[in-house]
Amino acid sequence: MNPRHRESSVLLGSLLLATGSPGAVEPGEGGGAAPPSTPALGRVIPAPASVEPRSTPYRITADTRIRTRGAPGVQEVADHLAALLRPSTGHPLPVEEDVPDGIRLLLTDGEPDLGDEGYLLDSGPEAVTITARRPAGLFYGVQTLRQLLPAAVEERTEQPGPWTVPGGTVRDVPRYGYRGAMLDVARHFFTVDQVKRYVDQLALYKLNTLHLHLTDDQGWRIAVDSWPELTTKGAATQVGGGAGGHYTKDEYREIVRYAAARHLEVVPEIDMPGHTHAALTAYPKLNPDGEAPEPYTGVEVGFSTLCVPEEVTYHFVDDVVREVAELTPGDLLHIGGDEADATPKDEYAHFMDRAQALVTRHGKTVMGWHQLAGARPVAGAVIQYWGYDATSEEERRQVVDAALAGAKVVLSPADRSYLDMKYTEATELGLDWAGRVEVRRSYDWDPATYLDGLPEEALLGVEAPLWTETLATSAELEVMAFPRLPGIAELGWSPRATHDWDGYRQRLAAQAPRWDALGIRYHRSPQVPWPQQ
Ligand code: TNX
Repeated sequence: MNPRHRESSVLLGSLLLATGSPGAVEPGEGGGAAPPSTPALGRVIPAPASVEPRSTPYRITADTRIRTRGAPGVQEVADHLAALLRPSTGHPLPVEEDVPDGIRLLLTDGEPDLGDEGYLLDSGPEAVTITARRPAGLFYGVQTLRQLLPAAVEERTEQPGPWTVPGGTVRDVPRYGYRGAMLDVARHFFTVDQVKRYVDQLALYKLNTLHLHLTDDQGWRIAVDSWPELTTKGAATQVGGGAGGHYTKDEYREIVRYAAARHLEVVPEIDMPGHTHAALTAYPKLNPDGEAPEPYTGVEVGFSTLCVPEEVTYHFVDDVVREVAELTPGDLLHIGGDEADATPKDEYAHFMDRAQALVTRHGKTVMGWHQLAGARPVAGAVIQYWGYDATSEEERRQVVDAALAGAKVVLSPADRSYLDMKYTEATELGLDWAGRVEVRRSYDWDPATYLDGLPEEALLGVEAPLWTETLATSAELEVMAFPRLPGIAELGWSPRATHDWDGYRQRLAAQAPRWDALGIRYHRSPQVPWPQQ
């Protein structure tokens, strides 16, 4: 037996004994009066760090009140919870200060181990109390509470209940600070409402980063005042020749606001110097040959480049980065850098040097796809690894060496975390250049050991990208994201000791009625013991 396996199963064994690990308790068990549809404490995705069930549940009734104490950010979490619970329970659930019982959301100065995102949830006959150091922690506690209620809580019309929360204590802290999902709104454009719908789905699984791939060969999707034709000309189409589209600055601000209200930070990506054909259709002076190409509606990659030697290119990058940075409350600005196959090799590093300097000048931290590691990443740059099993040792080594020199790393292995990969040969949507990725393959790996030699402190977390060459509707996004997205979210949140495919697939199966209630389409993978429909 591999010693590493032995060590982790011993650890898991002791965790099961010590805390009653997620999945260890069957529905209804230990819940006293809880009806069978009530999930057991711990039957949550991502798996909480630790769970101690008790036999005394809490029940939400017509008299339940939600208690806050008016600190900044807490009222918003309380309102979010009330808006979630009121339609399905039919109860008024007033949000009030200082009521002794009910659902209590409390900020504390203590509990330093909870950090900025952790929470404690205690459920008993008198109250459910969620305690955290920051509103983000309360928000994640609310997501756990949500999953502890029957799936019918997600319906938007009144349901019969009862609304029972299993008794006990959950103490929960994320493993990684970066837990992302990327949406490609360039290959197919998605409206603000479609993006919000996806944001809601990410929030349910405690993801904290929405990376928006805003520009590519097929379309430029974000208004830039100083280069207006990027969107008057460069947004006119998409893959397959549809109408395309773009976000005005106000629409984009609305996405940022909506995501922030759910404790997700938006990371905008302007992909350069390749993947820039749409920009070249709008501004031919950025093209090495100075010509205006026709719009592109295909799915090939690697054929476009900004003109690296011309100074106008850096005026362009400066303006775009400045305006996008102004729209970005978060720290990270992603400059792509992948598949610049049409950029001469010696020019690539020069371009990335200058683009990185501009990001830094506009007060943001550089993020880039891992090809940046083969150039000269600036100190503190965040490198997003998207390799897969066939990626060469040399390419991996470059990423590890960059990390040893001070770069940070986010892992998005294409044959694990890419939500656009087909599940099996029979999957109608999606691509398969990195292989086929069924649910188990997507879940069953460890970020901490994935890249040999990567220092632990360099690893910020994980991200699940969703490329949209083949995806044009919310239903199509969902059937690729679900059920793999919750697995990547769990890898980002849950301590390794909770990792267990068998327990996970049970918890995953238990999510299906929730997705049905939310109208989320999903792939009924044969690897998961789904309830009968
Ligand atoms: C590779 S991942 C790309 C994208 C494609 C994706 C499709 C990356 C940095 N580049 O341009 O959309 O594969 O899976």
